Amino acid sequence: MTLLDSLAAAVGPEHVIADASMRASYETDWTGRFTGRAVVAVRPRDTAEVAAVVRCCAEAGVAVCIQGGNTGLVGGSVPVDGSVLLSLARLDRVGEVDAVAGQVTVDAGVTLARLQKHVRPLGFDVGVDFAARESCTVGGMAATNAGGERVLRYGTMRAQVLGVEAVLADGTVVTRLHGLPKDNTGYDVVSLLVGAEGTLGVLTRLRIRLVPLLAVRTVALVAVDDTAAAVRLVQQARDALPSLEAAELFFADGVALVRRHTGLPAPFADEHPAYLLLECAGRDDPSENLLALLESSADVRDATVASDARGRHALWQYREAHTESINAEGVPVKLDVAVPLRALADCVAKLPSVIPTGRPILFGHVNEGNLHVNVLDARDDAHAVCDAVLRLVASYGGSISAEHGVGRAKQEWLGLSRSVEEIAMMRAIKTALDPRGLLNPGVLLPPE
Ligand code: 2HG
Ligand code: ZN
Repeated sequence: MTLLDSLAAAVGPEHVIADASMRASYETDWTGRFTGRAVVAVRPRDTAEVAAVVRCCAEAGVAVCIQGGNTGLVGGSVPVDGSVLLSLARLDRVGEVDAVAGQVTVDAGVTLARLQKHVRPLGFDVGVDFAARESCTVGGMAATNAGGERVLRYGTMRAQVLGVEAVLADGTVVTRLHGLPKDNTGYDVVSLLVGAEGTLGVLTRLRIRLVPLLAVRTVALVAVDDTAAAVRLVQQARDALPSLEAAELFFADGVALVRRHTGLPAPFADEHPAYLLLECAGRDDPSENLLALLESSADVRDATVASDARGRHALWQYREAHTESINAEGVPVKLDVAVPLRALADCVAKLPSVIPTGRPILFGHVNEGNLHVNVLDARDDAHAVCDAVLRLVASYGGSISAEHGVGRAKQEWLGLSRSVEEIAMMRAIKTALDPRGLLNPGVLLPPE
């Protein structure tokens, strides 16, 4: 039997996509920067079928590249040439909410928006949220340890994933979905698989911690002079506002781009160099304390506040529309870094001077020192741009990937953030679980 025959037997011939034009949407990433040619795209429907697909590939010695919503930004979700593209989009079942524990078990292919819609009517919410919510999948979010806009309050995906079911490189299924918050019985296999970018196993089901739905929300868009002022204001807000949920930073050039792309009006009568978006959420109205903070701060140049859903959405648009507005201008070189918060202002000031070419647009999640560096008109010099930015970040003791992961885009620079000993330890784990390197080859670990 050929590989295609055995895959068709595993998932049904209609879910084995061999035709090049039908495969195309699986083969290029959202930004258009990364692309690869799979021999076939396969769409299993559950863990057993995923295990069967992985076993077929292991027998044939063919690499497996794993894809959720294909919203990844580091080339980790596109296939390498000659691999089998394993799409988890049909693993889309949501379990009943366990209201006693405040948890739910879902398939890896469920989108974040669908999970939110599932749990919110029951008074729960998901701790992680970000702009790609309609397309990104819970499996991909876990595999990349996604962060987003609420890390300040709830942490990254690692803090939300209490259990997983995963298929290992030889087709073995590991199930650990009980979700016990206290469980000291050895290695934390759940946490190991979360953030492993699909290099150690294919996540097929996840046990997700839920947080209370906090329906009373206020968003403030604040104009400030610079990054240092934004950092000062966030520090004060963290102390004064237990309801603080998000603190997002962006700049005049990003707002201009967003306005050009979306047609949004100017947020204030005057243009300002930097903007900070703060969101507070609680059971009681958080707006009084937020307004008091803004009135007392010497760093606020102007501010606008919204508590109704429409108004909040409009203010969030200035921030969340950055990614697609940048892409509308061309394929950017994208980096996603973090520096210690005390160094953030210095890093923002230095970045444009080290970037050898192109038009940098910066924005990010200020409380975590997480900067999204998008460089337009620099595609042909991507390597030099990445090298300059990542070396600057490393000089502050920062991370080359704050939330998008290392993927294929940054594995070459992993040594800037991880010691030789740590990389050797990661390699040993990879070799133990996937000795032939069949799962997501080229992702995360640099070639030896
Ligand atoms: C966000 O924070 C995402 O909106 C995407 O992490 C960032 O487009 C980017 O660079
Ligand atoms: Zn982000």
